[in-house]
Amino acid sequence: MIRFDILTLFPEMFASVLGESILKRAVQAGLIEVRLFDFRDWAEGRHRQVDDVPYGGGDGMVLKPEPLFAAIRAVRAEGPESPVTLLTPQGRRLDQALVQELAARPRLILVCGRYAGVDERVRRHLVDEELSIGDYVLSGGELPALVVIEAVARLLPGVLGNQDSAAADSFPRRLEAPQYTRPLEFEGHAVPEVLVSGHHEAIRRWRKKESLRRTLERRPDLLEKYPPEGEEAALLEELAGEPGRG
Ligand code: 4GX
Repeated sequence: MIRFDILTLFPEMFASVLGESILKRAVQAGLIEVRLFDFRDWAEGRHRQVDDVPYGGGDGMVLKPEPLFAAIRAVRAEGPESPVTLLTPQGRRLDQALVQELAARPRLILVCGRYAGVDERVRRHLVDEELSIGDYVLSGGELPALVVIEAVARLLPGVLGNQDSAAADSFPRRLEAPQYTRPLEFEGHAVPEVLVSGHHEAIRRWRKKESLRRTLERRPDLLEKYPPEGEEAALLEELAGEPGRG
């Protein structure tokens, strides 16, 4: 069981994702718990203001330190010791290795920023780590937090049902081979014959080769990082000898 404590100004953004499919079942089965905290609840004053203009001028609003400090302290006090994670494009890039690290924790405290960002004192004195889901700009940390929840949850025993957990754990070193299902012919396009041949060894080899082909075309970096050996090396030779590839 992992507990996710989410601090956000938009707690309603989480309901639809958490209310469907795998995550819904994980919550119902008690495999994960997601608690949502609207840090505006910790804002003082008649207007419950959470943001303000930046000192020194500039575009956009900055999240004030007081509500975030109060909210994070209150939430942190409620459970097992846990690092506080801020979702930001400036953080450590999320990959499957980091997802595995996060999945080993009893609790994740995820802070979702908005606007131009948060007062630097929040980062320096309250946040323990910053995490990015990739090099593109979103409007807030809520979708990144949901990405973290989903990626972590599916690693927990019992969440995926009867799937090979080792396969679910690690990012594959090769891209997937093409897959087909019925009908055998769709708008004139047939399924590769080998897949309906019943020759298990031929199918296995075809899949391995197509998986290599796709990796070579789209993710040659994976072949550098995990060099092919044995049968794979031989299949790669075959691919190199095929005509018509750039
Ligand atoms: N991977 N964003 C956060 C506001 C913000 C800026 C600075 C705190 C500090 C993003 C991403 C992402 C946009 C979420 C800016 N909050 N987060 N937000 N990519 O683009 O994680």
